[in-house]
Amino acid sequence: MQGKLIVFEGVEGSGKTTQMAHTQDWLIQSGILQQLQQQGWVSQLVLTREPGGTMLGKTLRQILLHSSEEAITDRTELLLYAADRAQHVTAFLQPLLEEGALILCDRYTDSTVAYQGYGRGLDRSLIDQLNQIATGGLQSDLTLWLDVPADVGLNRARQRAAQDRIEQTHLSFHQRVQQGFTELWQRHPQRIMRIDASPEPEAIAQQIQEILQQKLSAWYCTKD
Ligand code: Z5A
Repeated sequence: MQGKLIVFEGVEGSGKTTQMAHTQDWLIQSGILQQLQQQGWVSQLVLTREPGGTMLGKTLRQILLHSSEEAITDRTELLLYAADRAQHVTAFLQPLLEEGALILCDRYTDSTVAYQGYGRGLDRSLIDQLNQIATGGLQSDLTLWLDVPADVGLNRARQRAAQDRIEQTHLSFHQRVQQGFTELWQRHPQRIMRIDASPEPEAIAQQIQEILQQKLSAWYCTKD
């Protein structure tokens, strides 16, 4: 049994956390998860995130988002995200996928391209190489890109709580990140599906459910 990796991507405040919770509730309450488990196609549903999906990752997340002792250089930041990913893939994602888990993951390789590549301006071929090293070639089966203008997402995130190190970065940085996600979606239309993340959460959840219903049918030969 081989599991599936579904990634949620987007700028700050695009609603990834909210929509992962909606997706989990829908999979459980609709009976879809139970059906997939009874058929032996899915072992379990797992929610995770980057950075911070492992014990080591939690420490790296704390450094990446909240460290203030000294400025983290752009290349150091890139390597810390890569280290978090290498640990996450090898110690967490791969074993779960091998046992057949359906995994919902908040951010993955496209975030590094968008933030460290487009946002920070680091060399994209270096980022591709590092992503390859960190993942061992593991790609998402589906990436849901929650597309919302950078300023709308930032306003949502800023209303919520204290800002972390990256949220404090200037709006133009987040606009470059948004441009990065847009170009990634244009380059990988099979893997990345665009979701209009501007409306109310329920309308966004509806779009996601429609896509997932099609994907789950294709992957597991289920009837809608
Ligand atoms: N990062 C990187 O640079 N490179 C990498 O390789 C990786 C990550 C993997 C992770 O921080 C940071 O690491 C992130 C990128 C960088 N940059 N920052 N900062 P994080 O995990 O803490 O932050 P995040 O991923 O950006 O999550 P977030 O700010 O929590 O946003 P979200 O999960 O997409 O949104 P949310 O929590 O669901 O919603 C945010 C608020 O908006 C909340 O109050 C909701 O109630 C509200 N909301 C949600 N949906 C709506 C709608 N539809 N309408 C109105 N309001 C809404």
